[in-house]
Amino acid sequence: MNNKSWKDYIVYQIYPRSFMDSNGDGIGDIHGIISKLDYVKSLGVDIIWLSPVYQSPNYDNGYDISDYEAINPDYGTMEDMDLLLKEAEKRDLKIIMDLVINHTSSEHEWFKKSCENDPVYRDYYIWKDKPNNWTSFFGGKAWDKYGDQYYLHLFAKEQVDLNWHHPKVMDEVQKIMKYWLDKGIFGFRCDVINIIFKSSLDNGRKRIILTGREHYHQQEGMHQILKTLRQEVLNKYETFTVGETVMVTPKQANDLIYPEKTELDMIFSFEHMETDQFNNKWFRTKFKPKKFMKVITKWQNEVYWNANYFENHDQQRIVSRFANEAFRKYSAKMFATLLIGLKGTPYIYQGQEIGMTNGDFKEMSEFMDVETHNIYALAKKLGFSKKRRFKMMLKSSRDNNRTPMQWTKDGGFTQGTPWLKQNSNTKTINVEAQEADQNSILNYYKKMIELRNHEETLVHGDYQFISMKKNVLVFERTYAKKTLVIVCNMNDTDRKFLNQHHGKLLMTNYQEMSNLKLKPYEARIYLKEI
Ligand code: ISL
Ligand code: CA
Repeated sequence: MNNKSWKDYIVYQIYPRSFMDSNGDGIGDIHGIISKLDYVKSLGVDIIWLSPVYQSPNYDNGYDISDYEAINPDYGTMEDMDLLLKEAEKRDLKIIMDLVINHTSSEHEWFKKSCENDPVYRDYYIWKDKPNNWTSFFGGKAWDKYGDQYYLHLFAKEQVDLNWHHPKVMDEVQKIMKYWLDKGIFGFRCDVINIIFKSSLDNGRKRIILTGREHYHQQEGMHQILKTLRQEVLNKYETFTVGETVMVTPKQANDLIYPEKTELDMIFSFEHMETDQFNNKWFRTKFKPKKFMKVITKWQNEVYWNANYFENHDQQRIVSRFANEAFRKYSAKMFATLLIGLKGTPYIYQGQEIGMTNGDFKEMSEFMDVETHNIYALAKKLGFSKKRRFKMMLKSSRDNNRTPMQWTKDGGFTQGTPWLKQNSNTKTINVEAQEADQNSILNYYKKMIELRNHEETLVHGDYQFISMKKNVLVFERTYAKKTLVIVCNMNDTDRKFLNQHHGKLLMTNYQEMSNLKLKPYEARIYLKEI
């Protein structure tokens, strides 16, 4: 497909800190990314979503920005960033960046001046004489004191919520967006975009998590902000936008993305990622394929256009989380078939394409994530035993997905000591080995991506759920005169399977196949022409 339109694109997410280090300080950087652009291109993807590289004190790995028009020296300079844009363009790769506008770092000039009571900046943030009862995403109170007032932070106390009632905030954000779009970036992944507008600062109804959320979640004011950003900025460029929206329903998703080009292009939802938890992500339950697919089917059926993902920098590795690790080689490919087989834009997170596993952390000091440590402390207060708490972190810590990218059997990420422990299984799970192996997970991803790039049915075809019996999923995608039948065995055991889909076999993750059964995590795609 030449002349691609936005629905054709496939996105690859790079978490810069963990992707590739070029100077041996143990931290991934922009030159590292440039050195791996040919690799990214070889996957067949179109867009790189670059997690934050802006100047930041890094309390939350860049999601706490202290200057939106400067680069974090850990990652390089603005010249390096310009070079990255140029090198990406040469390869016909587009780059979208994170737009974090719910909060800034507490070290941002605006906040410093706000703290000094500067009349221009005081109201950029949300101040109150007395805190209300709201709680934060990372556990504990959502207010901290500075001087004689309290400021709101829905995440860490170093991430201060902006006051979107103040017109100057809108002006500043428009200026930032234009700055980057003029540089040639293709759009934004808008961080926690559906909580930016606080309708009131009244006490919230008491809840186990996020007391207060009815005052800021999915408010009409947010739609107004997005419409303004669309008209004043985005529509003046060719752009691609995806919003991260927490606790969102299909109806709310449609309100954000339809009609096209009025607010966002698509949104990341969480409902499917919450099917293996009880109340919140620290209480993980067994993965239930049926429950998972019920949610996915609902979103496929009800939402105009989905942003499909199973991993990102906040989640855990699917081969560890949703499958039996012993069958990693097969489950990774089965999930690739599902992800790219669904209707919507596929998002692949670095390392997912080689089937990286959760980290092999042995003690708390090996974790670096602010949320992990905050929740660990909170769980202690709540009386959970040390062993139990550590187990919770092992399962649900975001650091599971942030371990350094596994390039070679020795790691290949850095010449120095990585900022976060490298998984020791890089000996067997790495890019180099998989590039050389025809049947690797990596080569399977490439084939699936190529299939989507050439088969319109995968882009435009309707989604039709056929069946889910004994955790064997069958669904179809139909467009014009073609139907693709996608079969996924989501079990770690064999399943009986009568092949009634007398079509041509397009994809499979096993070399030998039976007409009577499916092997563990076996996946197939058949093509039927009518
Ligand atoms: O991972 C989570 C906590 O368990 C999510 O609730 C996450 O905090 C939420 O999806 C918002 O994530 C985004 O904004 C955060 C940042 O820490 C995440 O990395 C980012 O993806 C604050 O900017
Ligand atoms: Ca570095």
